Amino acid sequence: MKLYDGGRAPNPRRIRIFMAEKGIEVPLVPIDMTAMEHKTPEFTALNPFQRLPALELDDGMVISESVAISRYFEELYPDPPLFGTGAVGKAQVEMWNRRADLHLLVVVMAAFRHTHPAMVEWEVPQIPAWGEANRPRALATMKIMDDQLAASEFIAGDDFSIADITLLVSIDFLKLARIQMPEELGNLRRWHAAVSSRPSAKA
Ligand SMILES: N[C@@H](CCC(=O)N[C@@H](CS)C(=O)NCC(=O)O)C(=O)O
Repeated sequence: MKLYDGGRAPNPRRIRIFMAEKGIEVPLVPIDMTAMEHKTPEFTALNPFQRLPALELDDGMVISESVAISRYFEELYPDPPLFGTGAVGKAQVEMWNRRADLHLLVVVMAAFRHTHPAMVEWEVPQIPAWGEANRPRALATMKIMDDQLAASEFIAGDDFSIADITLLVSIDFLKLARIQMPEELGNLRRWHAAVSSRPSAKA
């Protein structure tokens, strides 16, 4: 098994954090995205969407999409559970992970990719107005996350889960998108300090 990795980019980092939480070690194959290595014919044959991360199994099968890769690892290594436990717990994790993914990570990425000059060749067509439109959407999601964290230690309840990983990489990507976490979101700040201090956050 080997993991095609994309360095500082948020989606590859989701998998490295997930693996660190479970103590999984898989050889990494670094793909230099700034050199557009993810657009080569060789990598395109592995993932026609030309996106990272991608996990290649020993029989040559390739799994891309960070949640799909995470689910694969969860099946192989169930402890600690990162997709929740029990019917309600699993549904809560799914709900908050999708919310973090679709309402924050995708939104922050759009704010960055549609406004940053370095992203002109990546986001075609680059539409700066769309990037700007996503900034208030990110702020609105953060407020909802802050409200949720007033009542629970982690975003989907009492236990750390994949939803916290998705939220963490999204929050850490705010800086590149030039979005600030509002001072008044004390619950989100408390949560961010706590999850950032976990050893896995260094992954
Ligand atoms: N939904 C995918 C998103 C993967 C993705 O967009 N990865 C980015 C890096 S964070 C990428 O490979 N971008 C390359 C590009 O846009 O050309 C996942 O969850 O893995």
